[in-house]
Amino acid sequence: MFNKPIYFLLTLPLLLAACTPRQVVSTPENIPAGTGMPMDNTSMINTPIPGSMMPSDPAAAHMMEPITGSNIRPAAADVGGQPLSYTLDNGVKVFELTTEMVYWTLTDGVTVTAMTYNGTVPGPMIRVTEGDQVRIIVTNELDEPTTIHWHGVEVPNIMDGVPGMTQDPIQPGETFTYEFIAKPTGTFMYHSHYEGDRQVSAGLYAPFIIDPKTPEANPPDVDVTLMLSEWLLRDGVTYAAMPMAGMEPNYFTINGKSFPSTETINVQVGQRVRLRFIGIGQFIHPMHLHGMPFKIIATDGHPVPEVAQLTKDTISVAPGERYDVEFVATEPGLWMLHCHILHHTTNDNVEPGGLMLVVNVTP
Ligand SMILES: [Cu+2]
Repeated sequence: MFNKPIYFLLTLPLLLAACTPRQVVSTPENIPAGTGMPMDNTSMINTPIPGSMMPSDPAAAHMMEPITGSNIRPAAADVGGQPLSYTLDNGVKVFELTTEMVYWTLTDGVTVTAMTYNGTVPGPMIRVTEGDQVRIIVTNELDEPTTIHWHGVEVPNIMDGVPGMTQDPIQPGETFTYEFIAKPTGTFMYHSHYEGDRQVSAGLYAPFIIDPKTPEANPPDVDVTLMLSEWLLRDGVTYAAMPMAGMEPNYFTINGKSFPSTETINVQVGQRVRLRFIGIGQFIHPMHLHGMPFKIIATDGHPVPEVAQLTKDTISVAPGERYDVEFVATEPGLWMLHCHILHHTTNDNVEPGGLMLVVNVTP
């Protein structure tokens, strides 16, 4: 049994603590309606605001500045990622790319300033055959330096596009020529490797597809490349979207478009569809297909042996990754393909939008 006076003395501090008012740091009651910000703003001190030049290092501050330039042109076309034509020079396939700033429309009424290859987001698709000698002449018409990295392609080191390591940056107004043999077969991409956090977020990316020397015995009926990325547009000003507080994206795009402006994949019952997912943004996107499962036939361009091909309906595409998946359209109807981080299916926080498209299966 407890001695009652001693028991009271032992519990007194607990009782006093329970009755003492405490400083409330942040509760729903003290957040002003509509601001989403706590009244006690000490928590905001270390949260950067786009364009606010919070970092003391000028280079870091530069990364957070608006995406803009001295010469912003209209977009070259409304759809990006279209095949780029080439000329032949003694058997070498010669492609020409120009880096330029354009006004790019993500969806109706939403236009960003974008850094592009040849005026579209994504830039034009370079599609060649394994073993081709490929020459790409790059003219930089941005206000800042750039380089191109051939992501996943087995190029000579000197062609790898890393500024300060394998080449000097291509200065504004300069031209640089990349040349290599296209290998191996698969789904790849090219993108800026100069201030990638800023330039890739701003649109400097495109698909690079290498087809096999011996054509596929059984090619898919529909072959679609889907580049996934993010944008930050605030008060009409474009910033590089980053996985950093205050710089998070508010728009999400498939091939440079947010739903409902994303393309519709039209297919007939019985046809086989190949989707080549490419993660080029800075966020992971678990892409989910309604109605029909798919098989993963290649990872990062490399074929998966048939016995090892997983059957899934959701595939997480991380930054830099590529997944080729295939499905047979068995059921007619309008089937959604969308990111299952559901905030990524919004446009500036409004649903529906972002990383969604329709697979239209007709009988
Ligand atoms: Cu996502």
